[in-house]
Amino acid sequence: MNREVQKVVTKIASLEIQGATQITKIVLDTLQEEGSRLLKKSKTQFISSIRKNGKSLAEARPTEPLARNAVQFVLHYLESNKKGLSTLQLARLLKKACHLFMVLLKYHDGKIAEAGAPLVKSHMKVFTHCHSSTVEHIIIRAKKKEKTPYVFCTETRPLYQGRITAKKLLKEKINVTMVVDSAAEFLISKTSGRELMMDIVFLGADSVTSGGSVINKVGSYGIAQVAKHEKIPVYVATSLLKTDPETFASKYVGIELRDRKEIWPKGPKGLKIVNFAFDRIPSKFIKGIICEFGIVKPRDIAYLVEKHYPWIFKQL
Ligand code: RUB
Repeated sequence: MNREVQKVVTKIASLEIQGATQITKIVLDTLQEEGSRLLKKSKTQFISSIRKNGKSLAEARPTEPLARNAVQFVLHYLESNKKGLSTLQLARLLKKACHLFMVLLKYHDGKIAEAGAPLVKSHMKVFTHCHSSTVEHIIIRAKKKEKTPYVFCTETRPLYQGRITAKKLLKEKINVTMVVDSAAEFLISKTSGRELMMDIVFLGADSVTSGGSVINKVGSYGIAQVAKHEKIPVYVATSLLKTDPETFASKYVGIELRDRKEIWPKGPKGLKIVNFAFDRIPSKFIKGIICEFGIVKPRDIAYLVEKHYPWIFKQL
């Protein structure tokens, strides 16, 4: 693997760059830069190097199908249009493919914000977890439409991504309250009192499965479960380009396990620590998935993905 690519892989793996969308943007930027370093190579070497580096970048976090699908899109575009081109022209084509995918992501983000913002009514208490740029954009859009949302977010241990959410929303002059992760379920439950009743839960997604369940930051499962129990609607905000093609063939979804040191850097010897990055929200807890096609039901995912994104099923 090229040294520059290795640096980016490390940044993604260490969460210096976090969130599925942000990771994918950096993967595409890095691939474009890699393309401009390969101009002296043959066409076959060019494509094989882009494939190899793309794979390493996409696999820097194990549960990030958006990055994987972005690389697949780029390779598919190169393979379908490479005939008769020089290496220099291939490098230009690579730039175009990366640019197209980024435009698509931006377009989806806009569509999701547009579909999600009307769910936020005036003075609603909105609960969210971790940091999802997609959820953040829905809330900001609602605020711009004068809805004055009151946002409650978790701190998101062990790496505190909730602080990113809090800072970004405060910057937009949105009212934000933070709770520790272990307070989330109690806060959402009716037992926390009328003043603290949440009206709606928005969660992001790292991975969407063909059956409509969603993988997101660990803690999402419990939040969605209690919200369902309390009849508070749970919406997941995500582009369906985050769908994991492997879930069409197998129900098993691997969840990223991270270093124990994130939880307790100098913990006692002999203590076992399991550090899940994500968990899985069963489809039965999800009221709707806010995506580029509007607000859809979890059961619609397989059909929509097969219809609109057949290229994601190709081998990387
Ligand atoms: C981030 C996380 C986010 C999704 C969606 O986890 O769970 O909700 O990635 O983000 P981590 P976005 O911090 O471990 O990457 O909506 O920005 O794609």
